[in-house]
Amino acid sequence: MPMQMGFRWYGEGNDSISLSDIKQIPGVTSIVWALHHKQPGEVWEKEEIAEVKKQLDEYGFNMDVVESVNVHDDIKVGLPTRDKYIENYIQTIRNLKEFGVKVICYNFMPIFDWTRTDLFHPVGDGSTALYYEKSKIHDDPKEMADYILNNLNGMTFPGWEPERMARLDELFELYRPVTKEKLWENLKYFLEAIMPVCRECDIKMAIHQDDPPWDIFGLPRLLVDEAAIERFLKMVDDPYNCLTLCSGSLGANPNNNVADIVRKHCDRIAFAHIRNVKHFENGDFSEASHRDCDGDTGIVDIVKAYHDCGYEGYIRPDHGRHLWGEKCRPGYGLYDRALGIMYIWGIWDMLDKMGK
Ligand SMILES: [Mn+2]
Repeated sequence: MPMQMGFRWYGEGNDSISLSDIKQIPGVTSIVWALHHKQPGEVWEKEEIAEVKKQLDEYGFNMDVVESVNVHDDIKVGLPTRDKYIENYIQTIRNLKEFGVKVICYNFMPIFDWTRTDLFHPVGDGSTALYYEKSKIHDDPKEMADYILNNLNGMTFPGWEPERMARLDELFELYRPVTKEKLWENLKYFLEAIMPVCRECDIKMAIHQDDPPWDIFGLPRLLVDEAAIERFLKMVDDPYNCLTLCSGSLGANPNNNVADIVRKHCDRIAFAHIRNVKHFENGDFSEASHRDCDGDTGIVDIVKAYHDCGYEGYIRPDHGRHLWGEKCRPGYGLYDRALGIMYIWGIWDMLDKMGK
């Protein structure tokens, strides 16, 4: 069995891209989905999941991988109320199992999800891409949050819930006592509480790395490099404690060699995000097309590493550029991600033909 190709979709009425569009991209079998109206900590109800399943069934897509089952801040901060939210998470896992879900992609980033300073930065060829300007990020976090919320083309983004962003002062206060070590402890507490249920339900928890992979606004970030990944996997050494290995998140730090991490930890990678990043000397970076030479992430090496390891897990193109005037959710247009899929298949099929 080859790797299983997925495509992230934000749901009916919540995405400019339709399932029939996605059906026309070669080799896509999984829709990476979520219930986007859910706040972190809420139980995902069976009726709601069944609604999505019905839509995917119509096109023969599976719902094996779910992304953004977001972890409530009380769990990350380690408040006494966390146990209630862990119970909710467990109930969500049980509900997802009923529909054959195999992998849950989540993250443990404090307050902010992925962070960029420009969502539509000119690449130089007429397209635009997400961009990170290092010097801008020392500024007011509220300003950045407002910028992102106001530039989502009226669409929502998990991790950027307006309800949470309206409480930024309160959230920063809440996280004040949370050191990096404390955050590690809280992650361990969460995982140890849910692992038995994951085993029972045969669902892998696959953590996404922090994006970008360094502390921002004084908030600690954990999953930033190979050492941290090793610590994470050893901390809860369970085959159901896995990674969503994101080449773009890790690749934002040029010292990270993603292909090496794939080779070392392939058995614990349940889900692969493929994204290319181009670095500038001043520390800024831009997202790039999937083509190897358009960025510095080493896309060919990474895909080859997966192929060499006999990877049979799920994979998807991560962010793409915005092409041909497309109006879409930043990073999640149709065209560049479809091109990315064809690039990944191109490498994969060639390696198959060559017999490794
Ligand atoms: Mn990613």
